[in-house]
Amino acid sequence: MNIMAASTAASAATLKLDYMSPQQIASQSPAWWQGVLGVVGFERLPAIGEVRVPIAACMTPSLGANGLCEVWRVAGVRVHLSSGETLQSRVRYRYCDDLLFGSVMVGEQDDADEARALLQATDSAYREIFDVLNRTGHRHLIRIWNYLPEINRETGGDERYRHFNSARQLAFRNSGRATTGAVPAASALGSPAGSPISIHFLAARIPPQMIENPRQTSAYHYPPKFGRHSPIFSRACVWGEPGCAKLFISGTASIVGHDTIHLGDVAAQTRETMVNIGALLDEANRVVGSGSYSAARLNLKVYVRRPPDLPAIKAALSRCLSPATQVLYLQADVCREDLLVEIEAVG
Ligand code: 3EB
Repeated sequence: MNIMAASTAASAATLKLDYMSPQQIASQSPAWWQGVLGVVGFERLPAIGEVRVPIAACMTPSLGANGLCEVWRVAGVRVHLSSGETLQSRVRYRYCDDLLFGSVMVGEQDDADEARALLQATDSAYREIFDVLNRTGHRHLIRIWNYLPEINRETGGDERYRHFNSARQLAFRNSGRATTGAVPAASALGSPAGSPISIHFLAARIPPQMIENPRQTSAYHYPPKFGRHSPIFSRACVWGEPGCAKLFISGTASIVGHDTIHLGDVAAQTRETMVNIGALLDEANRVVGSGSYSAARLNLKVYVRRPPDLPAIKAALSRCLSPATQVLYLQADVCREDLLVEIEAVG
């Protein structure tokens, strides 16, 4: 047997995403747990007892109440995971050689100046995340999920999402990171009042390949009418070994160019969103040079602003998805008041 080939194979972690009930998770073997990077619950932290992996919460209520958790793990020979946490940081994280999963929850200080408290909380969350990545050497953010309480509410003369965007952009810049191009795929959703700011993320030693949507202006180039500081995210990215690279599609909505289209029409917004996701699949296949990504093989998360719209969204989706596609519906405010639905995906 060729020793070089064996050791190359052993170093390649394959990233896996599963949806499991807390009961299924609780009954797994220690060997399975060894490969778990982190577990994400919806609406609340996952109820999986005492575990030695970071846990995160989307904080957005699930529609359909299936209680599933998202489990990120790595499969591969001799993948060794370590968990880390330090006193200076609220970030909980776990990593192997190639990959790191982390989670941080930050409350906003009780401050007469709410905008200042929000800026501070966002800045410190991102600063602590970047500190961890610099320390472990997983410098490249792949995907980041941001849940911000009351995302559309105005305070201090601006929407809370826009204050968040200012702090996020400054945090990237202050840490010497790119603010265009090589920026992670992301989602930013609203959570109920009183929730902490909840952020979880995947990062890697080797950078992902970023993908933009030819139908949309890159978010980091949005004009100032969408806020003084543009949101920092890529439309999608692929990460991993050729042949099994994972595709991460950011929160995607009914936006063409930089404008929201189909105002007030949730079915048309859903269809337009799927056209955008189709354009990202085409781009991913072009960049990777294969036809391996398709809508039928995506895991979708659908964020619904108004729960009564759920049947219309499901009907619109059923016409562009195969019944086998895994879809999770969540209630969340989307980061533009006029967007009624947003969809993210992993493939
Ligand atoms: C958009 O396309 C919709 O601020 O991190 C989607 C994904 C959106 C991520 C973010 C925002 C973010 O502009 C909003």
